[in-house]
Amino acid sequence: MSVLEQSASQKAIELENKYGAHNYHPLPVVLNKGEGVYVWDVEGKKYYDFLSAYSAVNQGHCHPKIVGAMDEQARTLTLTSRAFHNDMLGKYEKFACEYFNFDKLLPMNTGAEAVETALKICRKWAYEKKGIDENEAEIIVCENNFHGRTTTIISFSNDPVARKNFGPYTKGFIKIEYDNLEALEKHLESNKNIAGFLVEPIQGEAGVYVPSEGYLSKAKALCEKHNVLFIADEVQTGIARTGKLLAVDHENVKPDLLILGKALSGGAYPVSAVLANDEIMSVIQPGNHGSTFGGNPVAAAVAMAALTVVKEENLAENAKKLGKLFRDELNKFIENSNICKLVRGKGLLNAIVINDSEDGDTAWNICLKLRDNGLLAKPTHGNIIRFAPPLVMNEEQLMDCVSIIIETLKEFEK
Ligand code: IF1
Repeated sequence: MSVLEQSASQKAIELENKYGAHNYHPLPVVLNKGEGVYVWDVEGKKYYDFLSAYSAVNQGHCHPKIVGAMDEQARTLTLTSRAFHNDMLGKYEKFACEYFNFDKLLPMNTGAEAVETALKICRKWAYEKKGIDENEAEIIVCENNFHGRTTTIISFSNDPVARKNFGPYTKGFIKIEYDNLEALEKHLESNKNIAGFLVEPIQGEAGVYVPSEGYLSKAKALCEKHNVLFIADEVQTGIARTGKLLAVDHENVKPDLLILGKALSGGAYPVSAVLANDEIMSVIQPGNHGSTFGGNPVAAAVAMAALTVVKEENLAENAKKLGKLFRDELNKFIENSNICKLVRGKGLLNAIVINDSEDGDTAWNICLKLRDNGLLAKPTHGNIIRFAPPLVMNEEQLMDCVSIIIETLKEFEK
């Protein structure tokens, strides 16, 4: 290749830069194929995917069962809107309700939409069932949360990059420290207008923060005591990622509102949902909420296949087993390392903290080197690297990845 000729990767990146809004800063790698735990770039180089599209591709890339269901449904009927019934939606709703043990499901498409949906249900429930005065309901959220990108959701974010200059913001949210039960209790005791508590069972974007054991179950008990809805955002932690079907299952907590997205489709299609029991979901009446694509037949077929794969292939157990192995192996390395300070996480949702300042570029450079060495991961918040491979990985592949990660980190030892 002459120096003037561009590689296929460079061409693709340039097109995005020229014609796409600059709302991301991707790792420079251009992918055009995926299968299971692997992805390939346009030059044909093969990588382990250690991000899984932020835990959407838990079932592995292009799972034949999921793609097969999507293909079959796409050839039959793709969209009716909710103006008419379709023969897949009810089947899917029954399937998912039995699968997650709830009475009702409300189908949406993206995670942020499902979070918005849960907030709307929570507020309406507060006025119509709890008896809070109109427009007075407040919802407690946690500092350093990530729940999506809509105007209401960023209103209660404390990430300046996500928030600044997008105001005016939506009112009615109270921010408390994550993993702090006293703060929660204080607000619940002193404020009669609290409608709900929205929480990520593990904070993903914040850097994979696992709360203290008992936090979720005690928070749930406090919410019950004060007749406040416990709203679990399991968009990232749900569907086997942390070693159980849901992350709240580690503490036997049943949320009042359960928010799912990402891996609900195995990454094949945007599918999200809110689940709740009748007492709560019954506040939603015709005309209150909806979406053109929510509950479409392709989404229904894809979600049923994706959830079936999770059970058939024991993905929760595999995530638990491989996650433990991953942390054990990295901990052995960390003992004698000065570049990596710690590994934390649950199941196959993990992160390492790099010995650098939060605005340093070591984590980014490590990710570039990991890419060169055949493994794709991305830093979050400067010095933290998230590791979340597809859950269909086997032990041999995981050990291969551990050695790539350790060998790469060694190149950065100080
Ligand atoms: C991006 C993070 C992960 C989520 C939780 C709702 C949503 C998300 C707990 C919204 C989305 C994403 C979106 C993605 C990056 C990513 C992410 F780093 F930003 F935090 F996964 F860790 N609740 N998470 O994690 O779902 O509307 O995107 O379908 O590029 O912004 P969405």
